[in-house]
Amino acid sequence: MKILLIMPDAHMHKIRIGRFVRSMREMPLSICTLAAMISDIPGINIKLIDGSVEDIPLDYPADLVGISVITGCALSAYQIADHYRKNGTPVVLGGVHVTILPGEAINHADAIMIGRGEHSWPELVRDFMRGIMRKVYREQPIDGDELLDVPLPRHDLHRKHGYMIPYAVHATRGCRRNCDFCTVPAVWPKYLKRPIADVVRDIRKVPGRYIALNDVSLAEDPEYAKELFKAMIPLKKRWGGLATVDIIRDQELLSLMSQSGCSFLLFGFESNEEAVLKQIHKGFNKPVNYHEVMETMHSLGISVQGCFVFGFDDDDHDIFNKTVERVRELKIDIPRYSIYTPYPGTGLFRRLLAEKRIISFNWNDYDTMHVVIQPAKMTPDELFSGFKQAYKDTFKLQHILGRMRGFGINSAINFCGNLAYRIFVKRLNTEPRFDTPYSRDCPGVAPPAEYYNTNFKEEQTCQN
Ligand code: B12
Ligand code: SF4
Repeated sequence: MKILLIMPDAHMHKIRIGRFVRSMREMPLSICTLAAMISDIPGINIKLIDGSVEDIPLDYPADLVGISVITGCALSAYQIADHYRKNGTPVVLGGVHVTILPGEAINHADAIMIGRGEHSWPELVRDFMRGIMRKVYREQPIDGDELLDVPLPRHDLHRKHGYMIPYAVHATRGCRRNCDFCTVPAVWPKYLKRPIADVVRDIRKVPGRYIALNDVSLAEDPEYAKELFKAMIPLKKRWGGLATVDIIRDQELLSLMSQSGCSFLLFGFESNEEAVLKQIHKGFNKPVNYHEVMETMHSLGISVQGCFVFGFDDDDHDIFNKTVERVRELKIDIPRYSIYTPYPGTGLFRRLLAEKRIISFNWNDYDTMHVVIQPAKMTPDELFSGFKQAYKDTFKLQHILGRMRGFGINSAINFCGNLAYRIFVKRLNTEPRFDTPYSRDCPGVAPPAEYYNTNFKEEQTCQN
């Protein structure tokens, strides 16, 4: 039986020169993990497709198609699903967007998976093989905070080229914080940790030295993180991941993190204004400490991707230049900007919906590179052009050189990363996709109440 697992094109920061495509990210762990969960079912042949680096086939002779859906890719996921279903191939949809709006996704699928796929996805595949696949599968509840039984991802099945870092592994799921714009606490309110031995097994199997740790907040539980880093030291890998800036308060954690091979961290600084950070429930970020954060990381040889968001209610026209200047002053190795985006399911979405300030419900615009809200102190066009100008200014050669520290190997890697972003900035200014802040012709409508509905008739099966 042939199963095709698809991650639709996220239109992320990528470089395209003719047929050459390179994603500035790691390969998608979601579909490798889903493949691993069903690998021991006899008679299964799995193909993985990542739309960000390869064309998605529309005529693959699959018996079952599975698509992983994040909001910004939902419409293309639905298009692919509709196409396969029209030609008689059953389709299963899963992922964060499906978990938040199952009643929307179900209109485009033979079956949906709400939540984590461990246990329930293999059950679905077995049911499918027996001709009794249900319409809805749900994640199995977990009593404690231990995430067991995540198999070794099937890295062997994905493309090795086209990625900045080809291999990704994860140790935890979820986050204990509750930033108003973030999908993670809405989808996974619990912080789950995998047994360290399982994570070490996964890392050990990765060929080569470099890996990405895809946890959204790797050091959320510092004691767990310390144990993990200790166990990683003998593996002699170099890794990059995501953390919150308050980790700099824990010297032991930092030391172990560095010894375990950490060479790159992504921090969501989000704003330089304390009042804004409080408003978005990210008051644990203290802008007065940002210098210390950068100096500490640099002293440990860790490069920082620092993310800032534009479009908060307090942001006015000055925010763009102020942020660009602050980024230079902080010497952020690889800066990244996003536009404040209310993902469905989040507190921000509920607030702006009530305030009637969401101007596009077209999920294609939900990539944090389009404006989908009416900002408080600007027009959507002003926010969009300010965002693009900030990117342009930040990746001018002079700005990049001004942020560089010395001429070591890390600086050289960061310099290349910045050059790649320069190409991305060019795309931002020339690609028709980025012509307008949002899809004016087709802004979509707010999801009706039934799209959030999780009250499906469980016993309903679909015919295959
Ligand atoms: C790696 C990553 C990426 C990668 C790859 C995407 C991917 N899904 O792998 C890339 C670089 C492409 C990416 C891009 C973006 N990302 Co991202 N990303 C992540 C991250 C950090 C890890 C994903 C991961 O590997 N998880 C580990 C795997 C094993 O778990 P999983 O994907 O959740 O899959 C499990 C279940 O969801 C389910 N499942 C998932 N898919 C399917 C499919 C089927 C058929 C079934 C049965 C089950 C199933 O089973 C799996 C096993 O339990 C997540 C955060 C997170 N923790 O999920 C954010 C996250 C998915 N990203 C997010 C965002 C916002 C973005 C960007 C907008 C970032 C940006 N500023 O540019 C872009 C999206 C651009 C666009 N056009 O939409 C949000 C999504 C919000 C939303 N509602 O869609 C998340 C949740 C982070 C957050 N803080 O909110 N991202
Ligand atoms: S700390 Fe990061 S992952 Fe956690 S809720 Fe905030 S933005 Fe989301």
